[in-house]
Amino acid sequence: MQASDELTLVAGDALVLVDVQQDFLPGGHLGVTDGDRVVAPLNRMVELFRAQQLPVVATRDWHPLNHCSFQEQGGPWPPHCVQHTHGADWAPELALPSDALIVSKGDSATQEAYSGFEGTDLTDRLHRAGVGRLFIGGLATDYCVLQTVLDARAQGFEALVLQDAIRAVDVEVGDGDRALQQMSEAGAQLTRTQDLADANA
Ligand code: VGL
Ligand code: ZN
Repeated sequence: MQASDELTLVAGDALVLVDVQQDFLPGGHLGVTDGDRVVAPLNRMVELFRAQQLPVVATRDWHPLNHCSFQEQGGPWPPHCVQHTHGADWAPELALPSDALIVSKGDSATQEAYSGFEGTDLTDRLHRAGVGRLFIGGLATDYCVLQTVLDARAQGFEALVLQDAIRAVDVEVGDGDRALQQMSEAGAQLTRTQDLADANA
């Protein structure tokens, strides 16, 4: 539990939805177990941030067909989130606002980018929008959420992880739990969407 005043939304806060895309949902090319279950709590957060006119950022994995992370190129993953294909689309139930800031990453064939900050102008865009604190959820806990949170901290942002609105790939048992630990150690706070909703009701 956290003091609810820490969870009161103020100017300078932003919501970050990490890679809530078809290919990371069950049945997708890199389906995450229960990945679809992040959508409903994230939609409630979108509503909350919209009501306060706070920015919503959505990152997406946006790979070319010959991306270096694909097994055919010697990488660890099956092809996923190929630009302009169904797998790269947002989760169908995601209530993405029309004015969301979209951040595409991993769009160069030779560069992996788990983090929404890697090879993008996200830091500048957040600074220009006066953002200092990020509430982060999405997929997957042990890859793109983890690296986005670590980079957010390295870039000087406060980071709160929406623990019930993330899911892990868990290539090795415990990867998700270890990712949570790493995020905490980097100074991120773990919180829950219900606590955020309650603090701003
Ligand atoms: C991701 C593996 C490969 C992620 C992206 O969004 O967590 N994981 N590409
Ligand atoms: Zn990827």
